[in-house]
Amino acid sequence: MRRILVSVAAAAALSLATMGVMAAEKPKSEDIKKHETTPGGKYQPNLDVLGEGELEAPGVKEGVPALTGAEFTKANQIYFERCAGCHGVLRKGATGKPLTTDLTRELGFEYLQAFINYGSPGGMPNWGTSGDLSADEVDLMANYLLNEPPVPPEWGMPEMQESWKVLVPVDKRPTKPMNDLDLDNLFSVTLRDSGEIAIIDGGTKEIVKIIKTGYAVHISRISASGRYLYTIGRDGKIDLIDLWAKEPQTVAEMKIGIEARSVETSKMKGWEDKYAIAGAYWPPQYVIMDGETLEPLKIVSTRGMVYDEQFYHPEPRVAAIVASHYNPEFVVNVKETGQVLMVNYEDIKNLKVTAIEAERFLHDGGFDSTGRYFLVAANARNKVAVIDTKDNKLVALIETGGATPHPGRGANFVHPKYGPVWATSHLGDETVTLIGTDPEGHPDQAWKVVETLEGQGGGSLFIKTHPKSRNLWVDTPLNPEPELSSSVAVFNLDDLEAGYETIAIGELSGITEGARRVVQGEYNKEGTEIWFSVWNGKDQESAIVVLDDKTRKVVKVIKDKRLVTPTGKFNVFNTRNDVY
Ligand code: DHE
Repeated sequence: MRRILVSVAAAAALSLATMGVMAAEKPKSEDIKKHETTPGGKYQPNLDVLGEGELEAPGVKEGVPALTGAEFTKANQIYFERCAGCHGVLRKGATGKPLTTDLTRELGFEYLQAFINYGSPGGMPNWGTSGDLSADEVDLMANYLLNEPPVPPEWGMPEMQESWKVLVPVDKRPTKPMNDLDLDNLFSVTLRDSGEIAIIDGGTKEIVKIIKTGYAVHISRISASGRYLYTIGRDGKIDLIDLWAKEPQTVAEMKIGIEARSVETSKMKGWEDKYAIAGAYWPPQYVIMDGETLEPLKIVSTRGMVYDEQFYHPEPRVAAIVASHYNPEFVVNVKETGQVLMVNYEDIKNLKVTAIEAERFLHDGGFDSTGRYFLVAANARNKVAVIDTKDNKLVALIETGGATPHPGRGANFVHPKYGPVWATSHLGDETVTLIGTDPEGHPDQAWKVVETLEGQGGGSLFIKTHPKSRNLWVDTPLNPEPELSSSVAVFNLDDLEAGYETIAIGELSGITEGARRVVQGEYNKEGTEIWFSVWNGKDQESAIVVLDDKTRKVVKVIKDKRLVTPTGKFNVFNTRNDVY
């Protein structure tokens, strides 16, 4: 503890010293510039559901400024939305430093105020000087940190049972598809700020239905049979949607926690549609459910030891989850402990979990083209971990050569020179990294960076291609330059040296207002079209722009006033078969 205390204090002192100022003095503008946040520097979990919750204020301590009820509520909200993603819900530290009161009281109000105001080159955003927080809010947060943190509630079996509803019992559901939709070519589109998804027909591009879901659905996943669609809201609510109904309909719902991001379904042969699993940010846990009813069956906490230094972490969040095709297992990626858990669902009463040591702050990832190897970004360490889901072990940890890899599910293609590769783009810079994935055919290249490409800029979240395509699409929605955040770069896979072409999708949408952030390409079933969201503010017009993959020209701009803040898009066929 002492060691950490010294390092935080030293960092704060150094931060101020490098600006050449004492806490109360205003630094020179060129010094402030040095502390500005990089693109994506603030792209950390927003625990906005926890921020809404009523939490009990801690008791008053002598010498520590007391906060009124209203101040405490406001500070809590700011903390969960802006700070908890790095510093942790309990303030014990994650990618950011710990902020427990033994440390903060030692540092004192003025240090904290300056740190929040100016940020640090170590990655702390300059919340005050960027204008994100007012001077009063900076002071409020400095005082808040001198008080004990509130502890959000747990969410165990009684709470899950209470939230669980089977709206259409299994025996009342159809035994064959009751509609003539091309189910495999439907897209489930997240309407982030309206708490809904849009089901859109990939052929006609018409909205089939808007369905109410949990708050700000993060992802949709499809059961192995292609019948069931699962969505997970940030509020931990799962909706199970039956695509065989006369029109797609929610048949069950359940809340697995208070903050969540991931859901998946069993895909092993013989286990199709049997189980679902979801992971939570808070409480730190995963839950195995019945695949057809969402009945919660088994809750497992992820609290435990960090893989390398082996100290206890009280809130390791569950990030990406995928289903193995080689074993009856889920691949559960735990952010803070850096472990990949292979959760075997053959006998959930006697649960077998293989905990693979990988790297810290696991976030998102996808399979290689064979479906055997899972590549996951340890984003704060600029690495990608490769997990063999057949033999259940770590195969490689690869330095990506860029800052903060963020692959989404990544992109698989056959490189003209290096054979099968998997690609990721980066949040922190323009690097696009290609990693060899063929240990049999190309052993010299396997699990090595074989090439890096220069994309159009940092702030990238998702990269995409399709087995039938020779294009590689890279978005940059978090780039600070509006021209870049509203366009994508596309490379020709047969001539990577030629560089990229920029497609100004925001402009092509015909929308003239707002940031028009262009995010997450997703292919149709045939791999002939790619869909991008033009993501605007809640009260502004948004759209989905569909491009012909060969010509790179617009096929259709889907606009509808019901398309509120579209972000992720999940094609049924590609999602259920892990085609990317
Ligand atoms: Fe995501 C995937 C977490 C912000 C859109 N996002 C994921 C996954 C995780 C995650 C753990 C992998 C899930 C899986 O595979 O099981 N995302 C987080 C965050 O913690 C973060 C940084 C901040 C937060 O508060 O949530 C965050 N994500 C965003 C956004 O702001 C995005 C752009 C818009 C939105 O809808 O919220 C966004 N995340 C997505 C999408 C995917 C995703 C579209 C799935 C991509 C895919 O192709 O599979």
